Amino acid sequence: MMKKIGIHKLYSQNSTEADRLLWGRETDPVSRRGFLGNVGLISMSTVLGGAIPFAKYMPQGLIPAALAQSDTSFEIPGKEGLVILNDRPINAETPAHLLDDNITPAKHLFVRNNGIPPDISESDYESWELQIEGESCSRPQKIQLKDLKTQFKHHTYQLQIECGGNGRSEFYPPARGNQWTTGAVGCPKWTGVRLLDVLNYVGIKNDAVYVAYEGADKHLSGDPSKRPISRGVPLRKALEKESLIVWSMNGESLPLLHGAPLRMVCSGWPASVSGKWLTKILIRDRVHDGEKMGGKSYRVPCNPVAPGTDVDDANMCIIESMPVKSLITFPKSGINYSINKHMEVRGHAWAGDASVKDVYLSINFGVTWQRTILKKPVNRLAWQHWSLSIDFPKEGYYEIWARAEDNNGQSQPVVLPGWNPRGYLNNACHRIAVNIQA
Ligand SMILES: Nc1nc2c(c(=O)[nH]1)N[C@H]1C(S)=C(S)[C@@H](COP(=O)(O)O)O[C@H]1N2
Ligand SMILES: [Mo]
Repeated sequence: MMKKIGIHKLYSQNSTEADRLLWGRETDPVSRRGFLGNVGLISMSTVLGGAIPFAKYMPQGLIPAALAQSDTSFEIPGKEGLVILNDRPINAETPAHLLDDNITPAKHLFVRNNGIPPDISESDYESWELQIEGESCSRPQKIQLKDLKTQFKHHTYQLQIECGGNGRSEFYPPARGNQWTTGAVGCPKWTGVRLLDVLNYVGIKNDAVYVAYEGADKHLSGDPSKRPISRGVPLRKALEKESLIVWSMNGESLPLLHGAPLRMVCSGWPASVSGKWLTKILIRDRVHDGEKMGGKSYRVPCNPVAPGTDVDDANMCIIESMPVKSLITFPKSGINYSINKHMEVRGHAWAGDASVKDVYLSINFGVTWQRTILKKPVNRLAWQHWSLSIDFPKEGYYEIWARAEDNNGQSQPVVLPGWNPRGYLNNACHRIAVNIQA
């Protein structure tokens, strides 16, 4: 009998091999297309509950959507309750009520992979080599993870990461890409060394402007000359004291899905700048031109455009600090609640490089707002917790809306913010539904 648990792990390691193991799919040597042999067809049809008329066109290495979308029977190893988005390879987000912890545990942190994660065994972690080079690096060299650990001071910060496309699913006209709702965000505690210390150690030339990463993951096509993603940040962001190269998350070794043995964390910007499976750091004398730095990737129109506009690449600007945002993590949307009890509503708020000044709640579709009790962040760039005890005037259906404002006077919009071709930066108010009963 086929083992259901583990399908995503299998596919993340080597999707072609997973196909072969699970379904017996082979590759046609002439067309190079994957085909399901008879046995494969029977096993896949059985699992999916019906014949697959177009099976011969089904791309190789694709997790069938029926399985990819289930959030119960197919768990990613090490994860709990995440919703798998219909894409290849693994991309999964966290339902809002599972982000209730102040420090996001590994099992509840979203996963976003642009390529095929490398297969690295833990025994190779300590000898992992990080190459530091680039036009503006004075003394290019390789540093092993064990030397990073012994030669530089360790720092621990709680830092939020949010995918630039979090909230994409709400834009209209729709944008292609993972249809994230609200769950591509989290705030674990990371331990490592400061990027600043490592950069100073190898020497930053005067003409340095950008710091970029390369990772060990492979391009989806399998073509070794292509890279899935290689992004970076301007030097000033790289030199912030919270910009880290980390090997640990929440006091444990960094999970492989989140970039072990080493990843970058530059919080407050699209999480795509926080490179996983770090093999290289580049000190560049120009704005980094790696994969997903140009075109429409992680870029938005420099000036606002009408929804659906075909924007020229020359008029697109790189996303830097993310906008102010908040999440209601308790109660869970859709609950029934007694009118005789106060309701303790709570959640988190964050604001890119800025900090959150206030969070407000409305239970009347934005007519009036109540200010919540907001805590300071444990450190810069950590999300902040807010809570408020509220009462409802009578029975019935309500929506709770949360709206945060940052210390620059920027507020979350209650409706969608400006449309952009790839659906980035949706920081509209989070809304949940509650039924108040006698
Ligand atoms: N090497 C590498 N780093 C990467 C990515 C990737 O595909 N490969 N994805 C980026 C994107 S788009 C996001 S949102 C975050 C996701 O981090 P997580 O999977 O640890 O939550 O990692 C970033 N770093
Ligand atoms: Mo992302």
